Amino acid sequence: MASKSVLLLSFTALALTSALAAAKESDPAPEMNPGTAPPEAVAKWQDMRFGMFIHWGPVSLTGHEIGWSRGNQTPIEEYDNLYKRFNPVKFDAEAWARTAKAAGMKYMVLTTKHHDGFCLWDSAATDYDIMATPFHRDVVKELSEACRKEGIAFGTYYSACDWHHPAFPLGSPGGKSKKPHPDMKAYAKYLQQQVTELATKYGPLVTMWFDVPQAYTQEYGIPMVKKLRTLQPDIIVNNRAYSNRGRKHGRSVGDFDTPEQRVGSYQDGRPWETCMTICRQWAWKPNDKMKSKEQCLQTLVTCAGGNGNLLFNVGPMPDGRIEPRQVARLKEMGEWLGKYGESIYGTRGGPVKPGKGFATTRKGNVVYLHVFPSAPGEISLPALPRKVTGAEILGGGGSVKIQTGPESWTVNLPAERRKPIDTIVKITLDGSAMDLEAVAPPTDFRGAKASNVFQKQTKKLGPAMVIDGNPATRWATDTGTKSCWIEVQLTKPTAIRGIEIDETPEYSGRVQAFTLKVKTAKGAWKTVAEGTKLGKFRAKFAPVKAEAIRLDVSKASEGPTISEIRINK
Ligand code: H79
Repeated sequence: MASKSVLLLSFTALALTSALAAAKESDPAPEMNPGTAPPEAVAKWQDMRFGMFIHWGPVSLTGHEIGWSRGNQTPIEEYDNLYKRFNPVKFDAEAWARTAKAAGMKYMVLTTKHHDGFCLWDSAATDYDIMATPFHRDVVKELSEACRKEGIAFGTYYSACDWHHPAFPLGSPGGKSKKPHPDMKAYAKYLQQQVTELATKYGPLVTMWFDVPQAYTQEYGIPMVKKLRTLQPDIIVNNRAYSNRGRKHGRSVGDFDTPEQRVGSYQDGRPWETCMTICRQWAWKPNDKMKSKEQCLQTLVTCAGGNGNLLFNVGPMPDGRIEPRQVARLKEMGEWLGKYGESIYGTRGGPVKPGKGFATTRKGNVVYLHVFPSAPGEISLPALPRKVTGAEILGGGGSVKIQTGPESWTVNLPAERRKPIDTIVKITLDGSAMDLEAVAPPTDFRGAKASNVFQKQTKKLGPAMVIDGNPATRWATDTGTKSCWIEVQLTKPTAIRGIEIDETPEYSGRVQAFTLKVKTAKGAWKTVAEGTKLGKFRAKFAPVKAEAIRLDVSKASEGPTISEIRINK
């Protein structure tokens, strides 16, 4: 909600005088308003939905993480001399641009300078750049030109934090050391000179993707972003340009949010872009674990369903090539997008927020319902205030019947009609889908309560964590808890034929005796299972109409911890 009000404020800033807007944001002076990108430019960038992130530099010679390995896996002295051996003779900018294009990506963002300070372009501000390597070719220039040729929008990543530069106050490892002679003024001047070079020599740039504004504060950052916007009026700036000491937002607001290594939540008040790696590391790592085709595409679809972009990262090898297996995976994504791209490009997320195994996107009068194999056979959606005029499986597969009740719509998609990654039902409405307010998917549960919560940390470790659909969150009990209970209420009386309980893997085995009960529609508690071991517990029983579920633990070795409770209907 806070971010929404900031967006409103940004629009206000366009309409009113900047002085008034600035006063509202409690800035010290009107000249301290960094401005925003034009809404049309932001919309154009949102329409693209899918971009390539590239993390590259001399660090690829070690196979360790860019920036972070300096002073960790690699001694600083050694790290800072890697550039002398950096000679990626197989680098072919056009091949990278073609790889992005074949993946269905519409834009590219390159790490021109990461936290390690090394610059991939010919910078007049430093000698610690690509021209000092045996390679001696301006990578940013070649790549920006190749992208332009292939119709890929080009953008630059620039780390505001610089553990290498002597004037930047913090150093390696990981920003934990202090430099002997910090001089933020001098560093800010250096940063502004470099950002100006990028914006003037390699533009037009689609985005300037700043990172980790540790120590780089608003008094330097705001004038810098203002200048950048005068040089590139359509540039989209992320929310990491500078830190906002003493203000409501800890860092700059910019044009979009940047969930990292996770899919962002549905948000239509403000654009966002998930950045995520195709393997585990940002920079190249030999034999790094690569995501499956399903994971890659479902990530993209869930981003689009949440109204966000996906900036998908590859870390090219020290010889200049992107790993062939990664190129192949990207091509698979592109082939899928070649068939189903109309349900991603130019869409907005919703009108139903992403739910269990599904997501929706919309364009004009159409809602695209994306159904993953993990979704139930019957998908229940909240009723939309429109009539359905047609529904068919995108890409051939026949029409689909949608039962439209006053409160919910039911889409029946049995297993034999499912595609392995995403079955897309193209639902045509009798009016625009764009002005429908986004609605939450129907949920099985209404609430949860429990006997106790670890150190009363209800927000983080409370009973609601078992019904949030997120296996990474959990309900935890106090240290020393030997008996306890948790109860979850169903949204409405539901016929259930099973209950799944996941004890949190790290603490699995603590529960040593339990009883599982359901509250029937008549209000009586009925025991459906008992046991001495929980772990991943799966109860199956004859269907019973339930309005609540209760787990009673009568014996535990230590405080029980449970990640999820689910029902089978
Ligand atoms: O450039 C990528 C990261 O290096 C950078 N942002 C993306 C786009 C970034 N800088 N700081 N952070 C992310 C937050 C810190 C993450 C960490 Fe870690 C988790 C630091 C240590 C553990 C990531 C994983 C870096 C090393 C291991």
